[in-house]
Amino acid sequence: MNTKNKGFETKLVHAGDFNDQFGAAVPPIYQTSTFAFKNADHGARLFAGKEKGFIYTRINNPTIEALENKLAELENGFGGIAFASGMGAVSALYAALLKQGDHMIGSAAMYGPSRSIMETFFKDFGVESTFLDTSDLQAVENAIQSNTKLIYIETPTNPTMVLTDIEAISKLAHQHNILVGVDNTFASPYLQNPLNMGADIVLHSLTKFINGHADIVGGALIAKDEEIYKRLRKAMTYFGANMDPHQAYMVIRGVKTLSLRVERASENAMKVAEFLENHPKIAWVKYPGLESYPQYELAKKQMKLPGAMISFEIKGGLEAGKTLMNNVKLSLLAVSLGGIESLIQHPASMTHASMSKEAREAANITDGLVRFSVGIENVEDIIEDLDQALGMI
Ligand code: LCS
Repeated sequence: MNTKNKGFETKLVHAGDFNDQFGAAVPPIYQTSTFAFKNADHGARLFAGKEKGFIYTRINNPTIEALENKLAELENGFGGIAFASGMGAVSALYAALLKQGDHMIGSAAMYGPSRSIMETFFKDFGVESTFLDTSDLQAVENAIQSNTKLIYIETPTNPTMVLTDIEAISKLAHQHNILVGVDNTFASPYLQNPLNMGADIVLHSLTKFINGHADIVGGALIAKDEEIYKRLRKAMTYFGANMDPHQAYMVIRGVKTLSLRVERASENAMKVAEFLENHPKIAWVKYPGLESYPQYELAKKQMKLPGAMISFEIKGGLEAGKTLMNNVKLSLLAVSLGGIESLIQHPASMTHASMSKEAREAANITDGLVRFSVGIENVEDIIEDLDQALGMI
């Protein structure tokens, strides 16, 4: 079915489906590494790109392509590329768009390894980078150099929940012929579509909201146009962080309920954030749905709902935070996010431990910051659990 002009929820369910020979209701798992050519000329035509068809699963595969087409429609892009992990997508993005002597600007707070890989491996390959608070447009403009090729932002940032105005930053970047990549993992395509706001590339860790069930790892890039798409796809096929067909099937299955899951998780998160904000043992809460949130207006403009992610600090800092994390019974003490289950973790010693202490401090990733990914359990149970654990402090 052609879903191009249909609503988002219809795209979630049907976009990317192909006409299976047996009429299967869902894209079957083509668990094969290679595809037989009809004859030698057919193989040559496929390799030359003169005819569409499947060659080898690192290059393309019907199940993976069904997912890629769905993601491209969800983000309103020219094309999607699926990866074995979100980090596979991050590495391919950097490798495709940056070469020795180039410079990039990134959000100071972002998923730790997305920044660390730039400041270690890519630095060693001769790529320069500046990480700063990308919510400050003037600071971004001041950091632009003649060799700046990419501005790469996370909004909201992991784990500090800072937003960057995607429309404004895209306008600024394009005045300087710089491409804009947005890691949209924290929002998910249900809440925010960066390409509609002027960005050039969207990145997702599919591990999170898109798959939503904490049972696979995966990543994706979605490109605005064909030229960027081809550059990114080449990086995926050469570096080889390709998705597996079974993994693609799982994501196709998971993403169909994205809008329902994110809507409920966001509703729960609002109640959890209000509970935390009013609790005497909490020092501060950052959640885009709270009126106390510094970028409340931007959140309303840019995001459909405030989402499922909350960061907060307990009075008493890290020690008090540890007591909370060690005493929750319903929420899991685990990294990752965006699943149906509530997860709690400590960024400074876990997801952002790969960053230097100085870089963490400069990005406001304090030692006392606790990150909470709100699930779709009964919200009263989530709050009761947090309340009893806070009572142990
Ligand atoms: N981008 C963001 C915003 C992420 O949060 C993550 C993983 C990645 C990219 C990388 O994706 P992956 O390779 O894991 O699929 N974030 C994690 C986190 O906060 N806890 O564990 C993983």
